[in-house]
Order: sequence, then structure tokens, then C-alpha cells
Amino acid sequence: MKEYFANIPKIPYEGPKSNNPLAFRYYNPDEIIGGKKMREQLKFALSYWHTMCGDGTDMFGRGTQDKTFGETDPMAIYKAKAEAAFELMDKLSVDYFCFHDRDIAPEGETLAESNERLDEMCGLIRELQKKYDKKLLWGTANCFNNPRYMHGAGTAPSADVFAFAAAQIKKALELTVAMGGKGYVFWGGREGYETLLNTDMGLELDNMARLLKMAVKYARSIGFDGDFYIEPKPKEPTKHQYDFDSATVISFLRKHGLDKDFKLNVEANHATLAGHTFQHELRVARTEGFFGSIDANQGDMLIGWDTDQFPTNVYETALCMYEVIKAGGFTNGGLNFDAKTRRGSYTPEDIVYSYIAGMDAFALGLRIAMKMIEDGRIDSFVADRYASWKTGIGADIIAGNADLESLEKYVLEKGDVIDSVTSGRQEYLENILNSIMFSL
Ligand code: XUL
Ligand code: CO
Repeated sequence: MKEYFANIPKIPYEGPKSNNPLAFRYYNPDEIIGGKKMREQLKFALSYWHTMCGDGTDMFGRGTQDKTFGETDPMAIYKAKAEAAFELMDKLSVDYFCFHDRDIAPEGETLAESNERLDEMCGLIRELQKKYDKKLLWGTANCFNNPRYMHGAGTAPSADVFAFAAAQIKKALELTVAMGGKGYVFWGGREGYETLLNTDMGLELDNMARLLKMAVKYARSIGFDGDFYIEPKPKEPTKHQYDFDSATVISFLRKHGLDKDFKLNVEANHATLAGHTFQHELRVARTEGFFGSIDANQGDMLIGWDTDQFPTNVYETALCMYEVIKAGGFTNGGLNFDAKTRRGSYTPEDIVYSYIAGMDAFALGLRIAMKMIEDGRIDSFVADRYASWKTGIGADIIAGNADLESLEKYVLEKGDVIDSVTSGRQEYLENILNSIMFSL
């Protein structure tokens, strides 16, 4: 088989002192950390759309990156993409991948033709999975690119468009099961609105729930035993996306009885677009029992859209991995690099440098998060801060043994409570974090 990244070796782990740009400094896949191999703690995945398809096209200019892999015929291009994807995963020690239906095969003139092409590509991908021992983290359907989805898919005003999306999702579920995937993602591509003047919000949201229920029913009937995920995002492409943030999505899932089958796929750049930190979105998901999977990337503080940069901010990755460990680690989920090289980083080597940067940033984040927990100062500070809930009046409130009358009586007897208000010690804690991160 052709080698697509001929000048790239299998990337070794060389440790923090290495100057080799084609080596990992922090990601040592088989090293045991916290009782598990790093590759199992991190469960890195390649995003098929950015890495194999995205060519750098933006609003102001055409592509800068050739993703045809030396082929011209459409199916030959997609076969080469698949072979190149698995070669890359092998060289990078990335064990998983994620795809949309339209990433792995060119869309045909009809649904039937698209599905035939998908079947052919699915056969090839399954062979490559066996050859390289790679797993599918999750699959999904691209129900946002084709013009028929201009007003949404599951939330489209047209029932025919809803039906088309349902048919596409049926096939994407079959592909996910065939490739052994343990996850299926719904990212609300254009499930939102541009103006309320033309929008029946109630019907659109109920229809979305109808579609998700149909997906669960069908997937379970064909043997899918993994998790469904909704991936929150507040805006882009629409002015308002219904799956705004973790809290909004959780309340939608609970309202429609979808909470048993669905968890969240939290994306860093989507969190910041919603005006939250990445850690906040993960904390909401974990606290509510919806932590599932992660789309790893980062945005730009000065840019108001989804830039999908490879994550290199170690504060973010450390606090992310802290939440992951506190959530009990990944089960069916993992860390999918929903990230692309900058338009100007256009060579094949840039793809490799970008993955190394992102993987090392998360590996370092994992090491720091473990140290935060072993160090214990931050966790014990938090435990002490809430100590008043363990005994006395706090324990009574939690046990349901208090009411407004008893609490009034308590306070009338006690007098002012200002003496039980302690400092939040934010700067002290931030300095502890720095000392853990940068202990030289
Ligand atoms: C778009 C986005 C998607 C989803 C999958 O912002 O994040 O790529 O991850 O559809
Ligand atoms: Co994403």
C-alpha cells in the first residue's frame, strides 16, 4: 500500500528534554498513570473531517491544503483519504477516529447512491481498522452542509427535510455499528434560528426530540449499546443554536425523557463561544451525571467564532483532565481532536506537528491533574469550605430535618453569622495551581 506520509516516522516518546519536533515530550502511550495506560486515560481520536477533508477554505479564500492524496477520481480520493487516515493514526499512536457520513464517501446524486458509496467505504475502513487495530469513537451524520438543510434538519420547517435527515441518520447509525463504534453524536448543525419572526420554536424543539427518540429506538434495535451524545454550541452557523450549552441541553434531555440514553460531548471552543470556560461546561456535565466525551480544541480570545485550533493551553488541558478524572475517567467517550491546522500551516508535516502539540498538551494536562489530586491542597480546601454541612444545622438541613421556622429559631438564638464566613482564597489557590504546574 502507498505510504502517504513517507517522511514521517512513527512518533516516539522521548521525554520532556527532547528537541526532536517529531517526538512526544509528555505522551508516553503505554506508561501507567493513575492505574491506567496514558492511551486509555486520554483515548485520543482523529477527526476525519478536519484532518482528511478540510483544505483551509475560508470566507476570503480557497483551500491551501491538498487533501486529494494524489488522486482525481472521487471514490479514489476517498479511498486514499481512508488509507492515509489509518497510516497517520498508526504513526501518531492515536487509537480512535470520529467521522460524519459525508467525510468518508462523496455524496451521490440520490440517497441510494450515497448509501452505496458509504457501504463500499465502510468495507475498506473495517479492513483498515483490523489491519491497524483502530477503533471508532463515534459516528455522526452531516445534516448541515447540503442546501436542503438551510433551515435545519430535525428542526426544519419542512417535514420532508426532517424525513431526509432521519434517513441519513439511519444509515450513519448502521455504519457506526458496523465499525464497532461506542458513541453517536448529534451536533445541531443548523438546529436553531436566524430570526424568531419566522420560527415556531416549540414545534421545532419537540420535533428534534422526536428525531432523537427515533434514533435511539432504531440504534438499539440494531445492537448499538454505546452512548448517544449531544454536542452543545451556542451559535454558528445559526445566530442561535438550540443546544446552547451543557445546562440547556441537559434540561432538554430530561424534559423529553432522553436522559437515560444521552450524555454530552463537550467541546472547548463551543464552551467559550457560550461565554463559559471549558471547565465550567465539563463541571456542569459531571455534576449532573451527563459527562460523556470531549471535542478537544481551543478558540482564540480575540475572535468570536469557532476557530477549532489544536489545543496547546496547558491550564485548559490540566483543568479539563481534572474534571475527567473526577468524573471517573472516560467509559465510552474520549478526546476527539475537533481541530484543524491554521490555513497558513498547509503542509502534511503541519498535521503531524499539530497532533503532537495537542496530544502533548493533553498528556501534560493529565500529568498535572494527577498531581493536583495527589497534592490534595485544592481538594481539601474545598472540603473544608463546606465543612458546616457535615454536622449541626448543615447536616440537619441536608437530612431534611429543618424548615424556615426552625432556621429562624436557630438564627435568633445564635445571633449574627458573619464569623462563620471564611475567605474564598482565590489567589492562594491559583498560586497552588501554578506551583504544581511549574515545580521546577
Ligand atoms: C462543529 C462541530 C462538529 C461536530 C460534529 O462546530 O464541532 O464538527 O463535532 O458534527
Ligand atoms: Co465538535
